[in-house]
Amino acid sequence: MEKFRFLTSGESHGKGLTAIIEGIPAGFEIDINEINKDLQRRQSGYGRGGRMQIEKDNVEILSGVRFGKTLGSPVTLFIENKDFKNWEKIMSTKMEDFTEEKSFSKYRPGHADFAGSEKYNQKDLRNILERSSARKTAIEVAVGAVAKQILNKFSISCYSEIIQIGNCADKKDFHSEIDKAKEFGDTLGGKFEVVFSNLPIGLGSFVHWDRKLDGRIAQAIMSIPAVKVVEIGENPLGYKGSEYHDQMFLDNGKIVRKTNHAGGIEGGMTNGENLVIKAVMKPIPTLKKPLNTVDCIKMQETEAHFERSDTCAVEACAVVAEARIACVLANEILLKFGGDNFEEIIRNYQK
Ligand code: EPS
Repeated sequence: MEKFRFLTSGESHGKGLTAIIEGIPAGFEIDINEINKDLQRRQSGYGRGGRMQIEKDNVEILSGVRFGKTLGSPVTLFIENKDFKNWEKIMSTKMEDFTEEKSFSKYRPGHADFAGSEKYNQKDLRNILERSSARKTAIEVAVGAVAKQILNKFSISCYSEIIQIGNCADKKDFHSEIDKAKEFGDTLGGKFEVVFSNLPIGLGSFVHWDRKLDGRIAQAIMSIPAVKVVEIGENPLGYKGSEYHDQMFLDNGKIVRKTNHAGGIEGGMTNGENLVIKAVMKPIPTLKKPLNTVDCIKMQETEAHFERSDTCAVEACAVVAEARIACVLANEILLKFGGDNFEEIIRNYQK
């Protein structure tokens, strides 16, 4: 069941990125500054490459809002790619502009190049790189920032933090770890945590596989480029049942827990505790010191394609994950307290 849904479009070096969001009730005030703050957080992590000096992500609202408030119609968001001015010919939509400049045929192991080129029958791997690029997470963060604003109306808030970069779990050494990897032409992944608090009990459901909130969150996080692991709450491996499950106590007639190993979800539903999600991002597969690969045109072994990229994007990934989870939660809130205008939803919530 979808109430808050969206589609995005846009290539990494194309004109820009667009999202159409459907399901935002009428009469909701969208704060553009709040969206731009999250866009800047996504851009500012340590370990990004030269592209971040070019882009200054700012969102524009193209439809669905009048005088600051939503109309109930689809809301369109747009972010310009400032780098497009350097790629206009290469990324042209017109047949007559055809050029082989910046085309490449040497697969990057770990990227979408190989399977994507087989699937879409492309020999210029740029036709795969452009959309499989993590650039598109900018517009996803913008959509998530709108979802966060909906959640804020219900006093639901979130934060994220980095747990590990490469092999290093000591915050004070993260930057030097990234510097070392950069020096060797290598890249690093890492682990981060996202926490949402003050969620009402009963978002999601156990009645069908596709309504379980943990399943929906796992899908939303796993679809962020390079994410390979999602954990909800504490990893249960090795715990006994008596140690793992969060016992219940009464405090002045209120049910309380002293632990939150479940990470705020039991039976596919929120249980009123903090929602705690951890995820692991793999190292970025575009390497300055390239891996062995095959050239898809010459069908010869060679070194993988390299072009300007990031050394580490785990900080950005954590901001993207906040956005993704916010969209899943906003959908659940709108389903549970549904209405066509925001006043109606708040009334349903307060009942
Ligand atoms: C990316 C490669 C780099 C990143 C980009 C994602 O871009 P470029 O090849 O233009 O240097 O900077 O990320 C962004 C542009 C962004 O906004 O996050 C990739 O191949 O996935």
